Amino acid sequence: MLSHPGPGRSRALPGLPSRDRCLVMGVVNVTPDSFSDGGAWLGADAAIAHGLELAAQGADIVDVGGESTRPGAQRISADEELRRVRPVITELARAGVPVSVDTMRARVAEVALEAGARLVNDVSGGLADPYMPRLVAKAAVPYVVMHWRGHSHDMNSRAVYGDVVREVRDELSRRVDAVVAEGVDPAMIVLDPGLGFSKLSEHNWQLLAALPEIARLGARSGRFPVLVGASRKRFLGRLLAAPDGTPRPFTGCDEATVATTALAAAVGAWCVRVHKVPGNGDAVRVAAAWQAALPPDERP
Ligand code: PMM
Repeated sequence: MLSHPGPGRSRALPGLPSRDRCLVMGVVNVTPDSFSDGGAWLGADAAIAHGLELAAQGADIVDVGGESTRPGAQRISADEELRRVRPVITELARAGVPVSVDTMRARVAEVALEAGARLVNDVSGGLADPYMPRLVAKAAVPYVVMHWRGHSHDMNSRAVYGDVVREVRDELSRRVDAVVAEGVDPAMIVLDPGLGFSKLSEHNWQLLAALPEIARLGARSGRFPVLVGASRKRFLGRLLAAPDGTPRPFTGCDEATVATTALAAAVGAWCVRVHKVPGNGDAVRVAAAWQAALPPDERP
């Protein structure tokens, strides 16, 4: 079941760009209520224009989602989710942009793949919809399996850990076994620690510091490519809080996002999911040059 020799080495996933550096995934949230850009790209035309802009700025992949996963968010119907994402994915794919679909629903993923999406980004790691792993297996596309403990409406109550790194690894490992048992090719799996999903700030920092361990889910599994979604998340705003403790608004967190990108890329992350591309595109190039200058046995 060994799929990848290392998160920093074998990065080629079928249908997706392969670069000698960490990839940059630009985010298009076609939602009224996502944490940092809710409402900005709700209309299809605005979302398409934004996706094209992210690609022009150097995004290697554009991630299109129609359902907000911000803490406390309520679910929308599959029909509404499809109404939001289908035209956007269709047009971006037609323009040649590598598109991923951010969805927990097999039906939405299926339509998105028909519309030209090349990767399924499932923040529930196959837990929200039991049909998702089989759909992904049949479609033979790369699949992001994120660490997730439950839907957004009450996910903060599940942010309870003794040893967050060990528990996230164990839970991800069980998800990998489950989706592989449903037919998903291990070589198609990307892991994601799920920063901010049932995690307090301290949990996010511990997971970031342990990225290489997340990639290595035990000898049997080998190493998997890792996707990191730190962009504009609240733990960055809390880190950068004003002297009176008021968290920095997300609009002031883009430089901190770039810093997490550089650090994640330097330890071998396969891809970072970000709202703003240019600074992060620079950061992954800095990390690649830094890695390339290391002795070969010290490269991630
Ligand atoms: N975070 C959000 C949405 N989708 N997908 C993956 N794979 N990893 C993430 O960390 C992730 C995600 C929530 O962020 P947003 O609503 O601010 O875009």
